[in-house]
Amino acid sequence: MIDQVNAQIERFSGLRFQWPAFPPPLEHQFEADTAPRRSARLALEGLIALVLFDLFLVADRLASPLQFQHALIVRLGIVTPIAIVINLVQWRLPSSGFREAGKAFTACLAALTHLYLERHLTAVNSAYALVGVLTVVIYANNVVRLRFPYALAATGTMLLGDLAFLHDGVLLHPDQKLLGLALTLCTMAVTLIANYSSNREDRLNYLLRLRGDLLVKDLHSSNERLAGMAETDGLTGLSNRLGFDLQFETLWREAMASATLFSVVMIDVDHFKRTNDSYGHLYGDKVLQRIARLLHEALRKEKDCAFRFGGEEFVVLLPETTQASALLVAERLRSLVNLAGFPPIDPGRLSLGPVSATVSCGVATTVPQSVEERHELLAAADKALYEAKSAGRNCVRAAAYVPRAAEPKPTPPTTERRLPPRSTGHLRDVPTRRRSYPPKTPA
Ligand code: GH3
Ligand code: MG
Ligand code: MG
Repeated sequence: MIDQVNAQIERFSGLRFQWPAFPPPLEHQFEADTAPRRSARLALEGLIALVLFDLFLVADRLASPLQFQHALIVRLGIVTPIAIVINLVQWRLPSSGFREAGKAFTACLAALTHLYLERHLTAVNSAYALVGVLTVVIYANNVVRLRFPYALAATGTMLLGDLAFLHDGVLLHPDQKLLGLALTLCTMAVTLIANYSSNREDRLNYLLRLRGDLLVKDLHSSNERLAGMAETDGLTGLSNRLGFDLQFETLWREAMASATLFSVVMIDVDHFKRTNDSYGHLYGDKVLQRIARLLHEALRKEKDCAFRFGGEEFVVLLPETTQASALLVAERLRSLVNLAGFPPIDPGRLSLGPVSATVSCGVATTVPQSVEERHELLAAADKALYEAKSAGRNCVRAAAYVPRAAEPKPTPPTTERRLPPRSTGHLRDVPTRRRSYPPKTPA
């Protein structure tokens, strides 16, 4: 679209004559964007013109009283009702063809009526009749600013009317007729040039505005794409740590507001360093990608979401989920990875023996009570993950996490499931990411 708009801007910015029309889709949009305003304007201007047209009855009455009755019938009885009907249709957003043709027709009708009423009166009447037509020409071409083709057609029709009037008029001398004709032709040409210029300007202004709108829209979508990229992990396609921080807080606040349970599953790939060492980092990357896809596909509820927390660690957020359900989800993830978490290996490395990929999971659940408490839930899930590693890996453990506000009594300091120290509110302070899990069993 922007290319087409630029091409049209180029076309209408030059000095050469350009037929004022766009290629079909753009013309359609131009019409859709400008029609309501134009219809309203034409209807209003039509009303004013009609009042002026009928005010000529005063002149008819004073200048030619014998003709007054006739003029009254023609102006008020015939032309005015037709003009009112056309004007009413203008309000109802007709097609552009009807709108412009209707306006052109009304202008021609007014001009020809004027010629008709002034014919055969006096030489002065005949001369002023031509001036009356020129007033209508100026109105149609430069006040209403009919679309150029309609302006051409209307001007041509009025010129024919003038020619017939001059041909028929016996009250004017030939040299007076010539003068009238020259004045008519000259005024018509000038108003048509002005009409063409204003049509062209209107279109150019529209194109420039449209280009501005399109560029702003494009900028917004680029910003959105960039924001999305900043929150996406390039290797796995999951949301990254930044995405996690933002989403965690949002979902947590929602859970706080609705006082519903919130579960977290921390997931760490087992012995991943060994996988890297044996099969190479590129293979390790493939394992991470496959596990990420399994996590993504295994989550069922709309709000459940998986993130790459860092390195070979993932985290899954499960709003409105009890601990029992979260344990089921974690177990499902663990067994899926156990079954399918390893992509095929390079045939050259088959001698290294069968490859496997497993994960350990720590689950924690609570009903959120304060915004900061979410770090504690994460710490509790991490502690459960540590227990899963201690228990031999490839298993799931749950934290016996109870929010402080709801704690019935302090937990004995010696128990395994003691809460981690209260964080100061930043994930860096969470004593979660044990940097070395319990000793690894030999491969
Ligand atoms: P554990 O079962 O105790 O978690 O053992 P581990 O070997 O998985 O844990 P460790 O912390 O010793 O090693 C993690 C390894 O993960 C080391 C690091 O090179 C690797 N790793 C982290 N991020 C990436 C990555 O993006 N791609 C690859 N291929 N390896 C990664
Ligand atoms: Mg780790
Ligand atoms: Mg690991």
